[in-house]
Amino acid sequence: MLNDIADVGRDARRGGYSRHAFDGPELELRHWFVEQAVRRGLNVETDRNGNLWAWWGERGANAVVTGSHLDSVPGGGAFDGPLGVTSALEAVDLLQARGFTPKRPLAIAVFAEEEGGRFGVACLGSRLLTGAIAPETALNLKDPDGITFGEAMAKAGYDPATAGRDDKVLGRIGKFVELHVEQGRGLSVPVGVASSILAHGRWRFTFTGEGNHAGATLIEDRRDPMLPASQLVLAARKAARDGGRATVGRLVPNPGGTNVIASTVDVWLDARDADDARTRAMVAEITESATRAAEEEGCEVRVTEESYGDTVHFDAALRDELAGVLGGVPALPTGAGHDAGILAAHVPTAMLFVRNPTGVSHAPEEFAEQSDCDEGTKALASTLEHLCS
Ligand code: HGY
Ligand code: MN
Ligand code: MN
Ligand code: MN
Repeated sequence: MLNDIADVGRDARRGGYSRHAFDGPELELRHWFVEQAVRRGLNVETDRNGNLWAWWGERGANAVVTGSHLDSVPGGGAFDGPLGVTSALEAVDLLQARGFTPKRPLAIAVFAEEEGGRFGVACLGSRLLTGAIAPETALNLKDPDGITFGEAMAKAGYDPATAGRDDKVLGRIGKFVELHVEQGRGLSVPVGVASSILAHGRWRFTFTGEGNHAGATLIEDRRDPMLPASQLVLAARKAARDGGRATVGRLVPNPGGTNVIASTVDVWLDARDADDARTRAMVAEITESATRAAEEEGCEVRVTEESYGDTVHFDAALRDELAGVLGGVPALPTGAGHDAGILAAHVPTAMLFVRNPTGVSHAPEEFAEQSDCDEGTKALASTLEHLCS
């Protein structure tokens, strides 16, 4: 089924896919999903936060829910997100072909803005649903063109006025299982289950100096915010030790001219580590280094925590139960965030991973073998059958 959508949202400039929440290609994929769900006799609805739900039979309490997301990072791969949606649809095909009827409600969910690729905060749909972000905060997040999440929701046909924690929808989920392509080189067999997610967050550093002429301004007269911004990049690498990960993947100088000393620079730091204390210590070390560099250059720095989540330990009983049902597959931790990580604070949650032979993700080269994807789909079907029997 991934081949069906292989042409949607291709990014000719970056390579791979750019499918941003509530933007053209992502909306096209949402329509495609609805069509596919209806074709299978599922009942589709959108919740108050722009997440899609496709119910097999009556919707109701104690449901088993699977699914993932259809948005991507800029220039992302084909599997991150969509594999969890296509495998869910194909698992329903397998179960329907077997004549299986679920004994409890079963739904496929598609969550909005999982990557934060457009509005900066990842897992926005599941965070809103669970109350992990306040609606007024989420609705005012802006994309690079200045369009707010609320405006984008409205343009896509969803009512932003009703966004926010939704106990009715949340209360229906009895168990959640997300299938996902593994995003490192952690699996040497086709399928595994997730044990945990690193603590992780995003911080925005705004450095303010003085815009000026690249040729006419003497070096000693400059207050160039690119210097502390650069120091932040170096400090991030240095502070990420013993399994910690710190990344600057986005840095925007304003106004951004070759012959212009920037007046401000925005730098986004993505930092992840085993636990809260380690992650906070790493970010503190980077912040201190960047602040010192700002002072030396006569610049100011403002730091904003845009999102943060502590380590997620997936439900051990459910994880072991599924590993057993799937014939003793391995359990592995991940450094990637997922809607499953947000839901895990509220309901027993598990993840199935499909082997990624290259370990590349969030890039056009992301890959999984067809045969491993098939194994993943079969594992998901067995999981749903087991949980709904
Ligand atoms: O891990 C991430 O960056 C995102 O949640 N997928
Ligand atoms: Mn991702
Ligand atoms: Mn994903
Ligand atoms: Mn000039």
